[in-house]
Amino acid sequence: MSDCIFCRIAAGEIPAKKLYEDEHVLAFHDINPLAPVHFLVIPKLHVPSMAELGPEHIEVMGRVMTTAAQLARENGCGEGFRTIINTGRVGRQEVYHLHVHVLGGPDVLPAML
Ligand code: DGP
Repeated sequence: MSDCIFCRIAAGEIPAKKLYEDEHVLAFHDINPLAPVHFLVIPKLHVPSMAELGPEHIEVMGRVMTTAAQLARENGCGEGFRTIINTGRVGRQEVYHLHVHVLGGPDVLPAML
């Protein structure tokens, strides 16, 4: 998916502030942080959105979510954090490569759902 910005980040073609990377998962800081801690966790496999998930994605999404939890613990979110997955036009998704937002930090987060 050479036209997908997150695939290009995963391929090293576009720079990002990476927090974690393995064969299946990549985590990097959001370019427009909305909280003191704001990073994204993606499967390296191109899945456009959560709406396209199926049984074949159970393992990789388990890796995505456990990576999100581990990185939250390691980045000062011991007292809690928010995870957000925007899906589709109605869900205000901007980048069509499935990603989990992790938002946290010492201060109260901006009002969201
Ligand atoms: P959304 O698709 O609405 O869940 O939000 C996409 C997020 O991705 C948004 O918070 C900004 C972030 N983002 C978009 N392009 C880049 C990029 O090139 N690098 C990084 N690090 N983040 C990006």
